[in-house]
Parts: sequence; structure tokens; C-alpha cells
Amino acid sequence: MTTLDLFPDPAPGLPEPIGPRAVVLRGFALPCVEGLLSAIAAIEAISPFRHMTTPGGFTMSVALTNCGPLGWTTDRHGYRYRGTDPATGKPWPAMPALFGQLARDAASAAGFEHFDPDACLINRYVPGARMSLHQDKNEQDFGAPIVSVSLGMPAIFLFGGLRRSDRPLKTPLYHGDIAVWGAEDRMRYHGIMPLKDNPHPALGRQRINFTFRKAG
Ligand code: MD3
Ligand code: FE
Repeated sequence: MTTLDLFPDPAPGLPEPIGPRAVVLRGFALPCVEGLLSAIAAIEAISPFRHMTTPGGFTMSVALTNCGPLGWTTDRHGYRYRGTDPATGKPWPAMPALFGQLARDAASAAGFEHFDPDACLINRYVPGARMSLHQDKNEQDFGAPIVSVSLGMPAIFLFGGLRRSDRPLKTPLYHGDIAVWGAEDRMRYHGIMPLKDNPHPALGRQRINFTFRKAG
């Protein structure tokens, strides 16, 4: 019997295709993890992580915040991007220069040039938290890709098709991995399995994922 290596040292190598225009760049964020974590600490000091409510009345198991001109939100009235944080009434924290650069570099490595995101949704998972299968469709511009950075505890990512009933592929996302997808893969259903309790050496019992989008 073999077991999954929870914290592999990725050989930063070839983009790993998970779809025609979707790749995982293993370890792509590792060189700048310290900078990313201190930027997240500064963001959450202004706009703290919070559990939002879905239109159906459920409280999300994932806590979230945002940075950049637009931030994704949900409440009883629906899902939408806003220029201000409903918890503070103030604009979301600015997108750190390091975030913008990393998002552009990753998009470029995946074949999407000139990516210019105006939104960054930051999700925080603790053991047991999950994200059920959904499509990202609140953005104005489906022509732009989405770039996602994973830090901390590993998670099993579900990558489905264009219909909810299409059986999803499962792939692990580790600390430092970046996923990029666009074009014909942009509207695929996707989700995260309930997080197992595998404390990360540096981040402890949490997983942080941030996704860069062109929302406006
Ligand atoms: C989608 N977040 O915030 S991002 C979300 O890890 C969200 O927190 C998840 O879905 C998270 O909306 C997943 C990773 C990801 C990777 C590849 C994809 C999402 C994808 C390919 C196609 C569509
Ligand atoms: Fe999503």
C-alpha cells in the first residue's frame, strides 16, 4: 500500500495539464510565499476573514476576504462583486504589487498573456471546510482566465465539466501550487473536498486559496 506524500517538494517543472486550457503549476508560488503571507496579514487587518451567507441561507464553511478594486460577496440577496467591504463600508484593501505580478507571471506561463485582474478573492479553509461544485460566473469578462494560488494544508480539487452532472476529476493542490484556467475550461464546474486535518509545517491547520479574476 502506498500513501500520498502530503508535502512534496515539487520539481518546478512542466505545467501539468488538467484540461485543454487548464494547468497546475506545481510550486510556482514557493519563491514568494513569505511575501504573500505578510501581504495577507496586512489585508486581513483591514478586511477580516468572515463567513458569508448564501442566497439559500447557508453559512459558508470557508471564510473569505478580498483585495483589489472589486471583491466577491454573497448574502441572502445573491452573489455579486462590490467595490466596498460590506463589513466595514470601506473599499477593499489594495491589490499588493506582488499579487499582481505573480498572477501575470502564472497566467503567462499557462499561455494567457496580459492578464490584468481587478479582483482577488481570498478563501480560508480549516479542517472539514469544503466548497461544493459550482461555476464562477459572476464576472463580466469570461474571456479572461482565472489564476488560483494554494497555501498551507493540501486539498483535493474537483474538476468537473460544463454540466454539474459530469463526473469530476480529482487532483491534489499543495502549498505553493498555482492553477490557471481559461478559454473553453473557464466555465467548468469545480470544488474542494472537505479538508482533511493534515497540519502544515508553516501554516498549521489552515489552507488559504486566493483567486485572481477579471470581474468588472
Ligand atoms: C475552476 N475556489 O473561490 S480555486 C472559488 O480552492 C473557488 O478555494 C477553490 O473555486 C478554492 O470560486 C478552487 C482552484 C481552481 C483550479 C482550477 C479550476 C478552480 C478552477 C479550473 C476550472 C474552473
Ligand atoms: Fe470557483
